[in-house]
Amino acid sequence: MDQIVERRTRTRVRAERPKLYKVILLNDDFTPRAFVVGVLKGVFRMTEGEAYGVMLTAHRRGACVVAVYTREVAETKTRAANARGRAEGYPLAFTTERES
Ligand code: NFA
Repeated sequence: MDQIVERRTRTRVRAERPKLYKVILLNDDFTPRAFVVGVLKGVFRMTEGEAYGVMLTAHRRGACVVAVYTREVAETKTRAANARGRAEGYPLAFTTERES
């Protein structure tokens, strides 16, 4: 019996959209404003103006989204930023949260 085999010549590759994670800066009463700005500039590559705005929003509202990244990047930057505060004895805290 003859068989007819149809071969697919193209396979469409669908890339999954990577899940995104927010890095959030939490306010505290002890970390100096300028130190927070320095961490935002150093770890998150912000300009002075961007960093100052994020710091002030966290100071006024209790928390501020710093940026959104893929999971590994968000967690690595959160750890690095928390380590900088801890190294100076400040309670400065960043957290990572899955974006909706
Ligand atoms: N609230 C801190 C202060 O008045 C500044 C600060 C802002 C700390 C944002 C942490 C996060 N020195």
